[in-house]
Amino acid sequence: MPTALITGITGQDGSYLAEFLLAQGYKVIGMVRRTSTINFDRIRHFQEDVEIVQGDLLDQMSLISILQEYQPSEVYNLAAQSFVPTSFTQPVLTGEFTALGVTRVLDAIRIVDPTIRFYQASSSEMFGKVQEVPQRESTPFYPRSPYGVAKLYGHWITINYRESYDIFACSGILFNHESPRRGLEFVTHKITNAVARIKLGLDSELRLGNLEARRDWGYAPDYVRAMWLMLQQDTPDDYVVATGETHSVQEFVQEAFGFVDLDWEKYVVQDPKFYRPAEVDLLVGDPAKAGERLGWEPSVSFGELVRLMVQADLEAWERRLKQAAALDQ
Ligand code: NAP
Ligand code: G4F
Repeated sequence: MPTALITGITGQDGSYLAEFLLAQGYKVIGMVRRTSTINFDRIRHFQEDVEIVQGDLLDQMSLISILQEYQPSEVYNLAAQSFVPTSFTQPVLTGEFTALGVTRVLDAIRIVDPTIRFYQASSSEMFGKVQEVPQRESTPFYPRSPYGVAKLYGHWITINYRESYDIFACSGILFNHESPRRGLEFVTHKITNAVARIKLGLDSELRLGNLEARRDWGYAPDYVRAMWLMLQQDTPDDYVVATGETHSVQEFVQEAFGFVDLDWEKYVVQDPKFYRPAEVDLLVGDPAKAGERLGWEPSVSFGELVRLMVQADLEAWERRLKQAAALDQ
């Protein structure tokens, strides 16, 4: 039974990756940082099947000790400060977690066991002000946020450790991927959650920032499969993972409100509070290399993604309303 360590197991991707690896027969070790209140919402349903260990990307010794104790053959580094607006207000912290954190994990691997295979969660945010459409592995980078800059450091340090120490290290340049487990501050889940609440009479407006921005949105469970496939190849490499389709935030809004037969223009208010100091206007990836070498392709279309997220939020709010009504009786 192979052993895999996931940093960031409590996040959207970490939870799906853990489920995927368990289904493949792995022993899964999930690293979590210490918090005053435990938040295992995304992993509670399979918590018994994984081993949770405390560690932090800011703490080198914790990373070394975990590798020594559990001896994983694969490490998936998904932990990061992953919200772009927070990277503008907390740029130094973002650099510590999202950039230097990668070096700490790689250095732990170099010291403890350089045969461990390593996956780095890189991001299409590195393309930023895009230099080519669509974006592929060879497209020059031009990050537009402290988050994008930090991820670019993580990408290059991964390549550097591969070339310097012969570590099997891969960088997955993943475009936006969403699901009902997406954090509520990201625009897709913010929209679908608001649509469900408005439909059920719990809210009357949705305040958003830039509606013109375009993203290549896929379904998170598809994307964790690509992470695993990268580590199963004969040689380490870097891959773009995307759908190849781009849609604006406004198109997402229209699709989501349309699904519940509401006119979005009656509810959506544009609020400059949500504009960013520098924006990434357009992302659309070319997943040809992942298709040819990994045999990877997305399984969920844009329309299906929007519908499944709205449906999940509607069901969640209906459940909460029923529970509240039962308590009232
Ligand atoms: P997420 O939901 O925000 O999860 C981030 C995870 O990192 C959480 O488990 C968080 O733990 C953990 N973490 C944060 N700081 C840490 C620290 N100092 N030490 C240990 N753990 C820490 O992110 P996601 O959407 O699953 O994304 C996974 C990774 O892929 C991230 O690196 C993200 O930047 C990258 N990425 C995501 C996308 C996307 O569209 N989702 C696209 C490209 C790349 P807590 O639960 O304690 O907060
Ligand atoms: O959903 P977002 O916050 O995601 P963003 O900035 O594209 O970053 C996500 O994807 C990256 C991959 O490209 C990941 F690396 C990163 O960790 C994260 O998962 O915003 C998407 C777009 C932006 O252009 C933003 O300006 O939506 C626009 N937007 C408009 N109104 C909004 C809002 N974004 C948020 N979060 N909230 C709004 O009210």
